[in-house]
Amino acid sequence: MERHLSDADMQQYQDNGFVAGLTAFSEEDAAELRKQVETLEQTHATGADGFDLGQFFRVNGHLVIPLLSDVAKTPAIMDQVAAILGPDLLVWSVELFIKEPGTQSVVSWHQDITYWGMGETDEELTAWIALSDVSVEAGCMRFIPGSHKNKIVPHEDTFSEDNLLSRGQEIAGIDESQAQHGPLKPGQMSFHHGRTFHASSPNNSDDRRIGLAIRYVTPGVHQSAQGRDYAMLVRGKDSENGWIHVAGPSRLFDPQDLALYREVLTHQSTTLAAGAEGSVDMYQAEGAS
Ligand SMILES: O=C(O)CCC(=O)C(=O)O
Repeated sequence: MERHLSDADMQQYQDNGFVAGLTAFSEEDAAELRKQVETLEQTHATGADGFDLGQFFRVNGHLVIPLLSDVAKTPAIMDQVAAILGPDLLVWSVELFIKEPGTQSVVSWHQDITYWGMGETDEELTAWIALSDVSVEAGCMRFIPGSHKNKIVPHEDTFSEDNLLSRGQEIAGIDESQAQHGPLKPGQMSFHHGRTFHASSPNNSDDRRIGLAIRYVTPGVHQSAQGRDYAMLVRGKDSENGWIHVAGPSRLFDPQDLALYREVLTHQSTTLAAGAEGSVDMYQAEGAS
């Protein structure tokens, strides 16, 4: 089914740097996706090629797990993303943000694009899809309206254990009274701009909080840090030659895809770790040390 972003939703994104309550999937389809994610957790927890499944879920899973690359190609999602970014779309990353019930996992206030080496582009957005009931109690995202109009602001590395971000990076001095929650029902999604200040609290509900974040970019985004980076063309064309194209996996944990996974990880780690005083894992899975 074709989905359009309403004028009001578009305006909300342009003015505030985020919009929530969009539809990506029916509740039934979201339940089916959740089942597939949880089946993988049961059958492939140990992952492949020396990485556990948590690593693939948190970093670039779309390179080796067909389920994740397929979700990123969902027409109903891309139609709405295209309303903002235009007809030519690439996927830079797909990540799962899972918070188990009653745990202390948080995401500190940050701007996504700070360490991605893409400069301060407006041509990137995250579609964040709820596969469970992502209520305020469950630790949905909260956003500072209009904060995307800032440039990239200073972040401090905290390397906090409960932080799902790679370096526990944090923007100091946020006025929490300005924050707006973005609760989502299963199958709903939010969009946020790469410079929007956002964060999330622990999951105090009695169910898992499962979100799937897809980072879409356009051919016009350029990797300033290392020349070119890897992305999967999912709609339209890329005539700018600024990205190294990846096709997406043909089957789960194919050896060639796993080799590419390592290549991309090595390439991106350098960008992500730039300027950090501690060592930086690409991202922290819940429960990871
Ligand atoms: O899942 C969360 O709570 C935060 C996700 C996030 O920071 C992001 O998708 O950029």
